[in-house]
Amino acid sequence: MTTPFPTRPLPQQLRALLSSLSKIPKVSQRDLDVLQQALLRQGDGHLYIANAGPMNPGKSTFFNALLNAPERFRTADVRQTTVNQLEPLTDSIILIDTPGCSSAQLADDEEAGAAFRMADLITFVHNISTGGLIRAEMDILAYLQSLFGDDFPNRVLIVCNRTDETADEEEIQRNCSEITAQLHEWLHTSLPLHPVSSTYFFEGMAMLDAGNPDAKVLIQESGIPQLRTHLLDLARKLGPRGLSAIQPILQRLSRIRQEQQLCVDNAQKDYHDAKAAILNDWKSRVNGPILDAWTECRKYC
Ligand SMILES: Nc1nc2c(ncn2[C@@H]2O[C@H](COP(=O)(O)OP(=O)(O)OP(=O)(O)O)[C@@H](O)[C@H]2O)c(=O)[nH]1
Ligand SMILES: [Mg+2]
Repeated sequence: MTTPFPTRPLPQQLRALLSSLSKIPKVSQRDLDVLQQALLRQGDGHLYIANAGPMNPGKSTFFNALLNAPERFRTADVRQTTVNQLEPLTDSIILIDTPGCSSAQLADDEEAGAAFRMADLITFVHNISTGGLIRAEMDILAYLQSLFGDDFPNRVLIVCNRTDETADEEEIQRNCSEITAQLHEWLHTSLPLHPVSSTYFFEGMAMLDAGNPDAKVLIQESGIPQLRTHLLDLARKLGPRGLSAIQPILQRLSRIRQEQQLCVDNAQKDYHDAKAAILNDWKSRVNGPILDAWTECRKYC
């Protein structure tokens, strides 16, 4: 089911404010979108969890596992998700399944970007069987870091999906260590990593239905129930981002204001220098000789 984002008109005063900001050359449309979405979210009691990542690591399958509903979001080896889709996880938590991001798919990135901007928590899904993060994944994380500011390490989690496709626990640990080192080197931060297997979870649930006594072991090994509990705890503890969501954008607007102030100061200084130069020129080349001529001529008259 596709549910539209909650929208309601902003009060006239805020619309006028956004319109005046849009006329400032250095304020981008993206800045305005962040601000507008954060303002629209005020008063909405829901908490939104968006998934993020490139195409195909299993973002939709992971959300289906959290919902224990294998076909709630469409999944397949070929690209399935192209628009944001919303589904309730609980009465107060909404999951947003986003399209995979890649620099070659800018239109869809914009679609995913809209979800990132309104999300309170992000589960970034990585295929752990492929090793560490690739550059495109780091670019998405860097964008999330710019959106979340100081909230980034607390509200963005890395879901290391597909542990079933790795050789053993040692490989999972090695790949997780590589990701930790990459985050440290590229983004100067650390994020919590959660190894899971959505496939093990659904296999375990099928075994449970069939009365297989080993089912619970596989479900536990999938890591899904533990991560679901953790996400619910985190959502309860942190709550919606509220006004902290606009903190990074306000800081950016403040930097733009300071830069513009510097331009005004420089223009004022240039103006004073030019005025002084013209005045000096006038004194030495025009005023002085004319006064001298006037005085000398008077002596002869
Ligand atoms: N082995 C294994 N395969 C998985 C797992 N999770 C997802 N897959 C498979 O990975 C493929 C892609 O899954 P999706 O959930 O559609 O991936 P996605 O990231 O949502 O893909 P897009 O929306 O197209 O970007 C499907 O064939 C899934 O069955 C997992 O934990 N283990
Ligand atoms: Mg998908």
